Amino acid sequence: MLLPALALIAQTTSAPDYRARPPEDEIIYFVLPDRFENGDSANDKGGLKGDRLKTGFDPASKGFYHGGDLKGLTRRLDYIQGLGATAVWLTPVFVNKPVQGPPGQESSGYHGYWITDFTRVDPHLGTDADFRNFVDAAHARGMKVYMDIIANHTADVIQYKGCPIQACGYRSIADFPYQRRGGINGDPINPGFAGDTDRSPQNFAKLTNPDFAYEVEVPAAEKSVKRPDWLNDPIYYHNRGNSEWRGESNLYGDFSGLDDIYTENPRVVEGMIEIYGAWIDKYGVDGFRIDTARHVNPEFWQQFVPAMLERARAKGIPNFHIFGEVANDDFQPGLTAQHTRRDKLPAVLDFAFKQGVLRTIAGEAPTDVWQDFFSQDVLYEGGEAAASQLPTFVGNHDQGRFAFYVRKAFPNASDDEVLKRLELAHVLMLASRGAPTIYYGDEQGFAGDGGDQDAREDMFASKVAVYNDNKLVGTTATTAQSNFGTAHPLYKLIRELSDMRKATPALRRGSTVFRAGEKGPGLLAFSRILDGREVLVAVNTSTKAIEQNVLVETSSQAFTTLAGACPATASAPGSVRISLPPLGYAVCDAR
Ligand SMILES: [Ca+2]
Ligand SMILES: [Ca+2]
Ligand SMILES: [Ca+2]
Ligand SMILES: [Ca+2]
Repeated sequence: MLLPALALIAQTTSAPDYRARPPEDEIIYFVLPDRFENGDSANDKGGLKGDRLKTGFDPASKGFYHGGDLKGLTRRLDYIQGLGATAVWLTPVFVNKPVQGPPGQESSGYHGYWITDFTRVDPHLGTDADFRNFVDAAHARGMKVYMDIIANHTADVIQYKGCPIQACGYRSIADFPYQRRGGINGDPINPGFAGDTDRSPQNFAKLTNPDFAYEVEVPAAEKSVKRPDWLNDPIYYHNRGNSEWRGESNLYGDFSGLDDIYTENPRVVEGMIEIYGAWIDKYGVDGFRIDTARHVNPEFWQQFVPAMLERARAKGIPNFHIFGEVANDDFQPGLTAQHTRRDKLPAVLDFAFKQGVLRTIAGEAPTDVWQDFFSQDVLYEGGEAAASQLPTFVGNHDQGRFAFYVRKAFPNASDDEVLKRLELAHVLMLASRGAPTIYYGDEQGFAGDGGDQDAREDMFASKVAVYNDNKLVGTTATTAQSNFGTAHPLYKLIRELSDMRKATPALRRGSTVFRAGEKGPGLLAFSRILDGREVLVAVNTSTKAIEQNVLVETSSQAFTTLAGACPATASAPGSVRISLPPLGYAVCDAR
């Protein structure tokens, strides 16, 4: 009796702790479970039989399942928490179509973005019970779990008559109106005349034939492969062919053959709220990262987001976080900010921050571009306070790892310089506004060969030749062995920076005041200010030592070093002399 009672106490005492934390207090660790740790080799083939084109399992190929699972991820929570992370964002755990793609170009759903059954955990990753154990284990440590969700598309099941798999061009509403098959009035999402913006169930009920653009074909074996069952009806899809990544096809086109869901239809809105609300109810997860958010109509999110927040509140989760993926390469945040204002997404992944770090640390852009960057935080719905909740990152599973971009930009850089640039990027991220998001493996010096599959190395001993020939940063290790040591210089630095951030509220919640930038590489300085307390952040993006006066508050007269090396006192009222080695940094707490 004693042990369960103690466990209960531990749970009830730690529970209010993590639930009370606002999103800006989190340090997020982003992981692909298939590539992290294999806790159970019995589930490697997901219960399927046959070769890799049947099971999806081939640990020697970068495009197939490798065997990592939720049991493995749960076992490694110590490692993740030891890094300083407070939340885990994992790629979608739902049942995927194991293999898809044209003959000869097949790959598997190891990444989780090809969902067929939205109600269960993919057997390759484990069981629903394994997911519960993972969430409970994270919560018991005071860590949060952010699920990765998709409303834009399902796996590629629907095909179109007369064109080869995944190769059907986009057919516009103008060329192929819904009314062609007795369908709805107008374009229900682009506001025009009132009668042409009719999103009522009655209007959608007029649409009974899904063949308004293409003749839809579902292979017999896959007629009921999706769950919930309503998703098997092609009427709930746009069926207009592949997106051209422009115009209306951004919203209605298929993402390379993935069946684009008809998210304007009220039945779909209701269905998606039910699907994802159930995961909140059942597991008490702490937030959602929304995949391909920009490819879904804003009206969908305007209904979905409040419904999820309400569901979470009812479950006792006051700080449920929702952040959308609006993938782009702009340094200007206009595009991402739009989605917080019009779509009412509470937050978006901070692609502009990523681009700024790429330009100035994996590149030689002027450091004063950051003045522009920070000043545009007012564009987000909710302004600077909202910007403090954006997950920031320096690389990811789609675009590639930061180390890859450093080597690309500086092919002749020494190993030491590459490491220093990685360190600098993480200093900037962990001292800036926004919730820092560490891409798994970056802390072990993983560099990848590029984006997508080339940036998704295994943390456990890999069998993929194109991973194992990579030169890691800051270590002689390779991905051929498992990489869960805690001695890597980046692991140690991130842990120190995480401790710094946790101990310094101004770094999490303070406003940002730009202090200094250059017309080229060199000094970037800004202050984080909260309740009359100033923390000065200074980084040197150049390979030359610098010494410069930086403006600070006149009341900031003495400084404590939080990272790097800081002067003990101001050199004059409101001015501090900052000395930084090449690619060096200083985080200085004034008091
Ligand atoms: Ca496994
Ligand atoms: Ca399709
Ligand atoms: Ca869409
Ligand atoms: Ca390689």
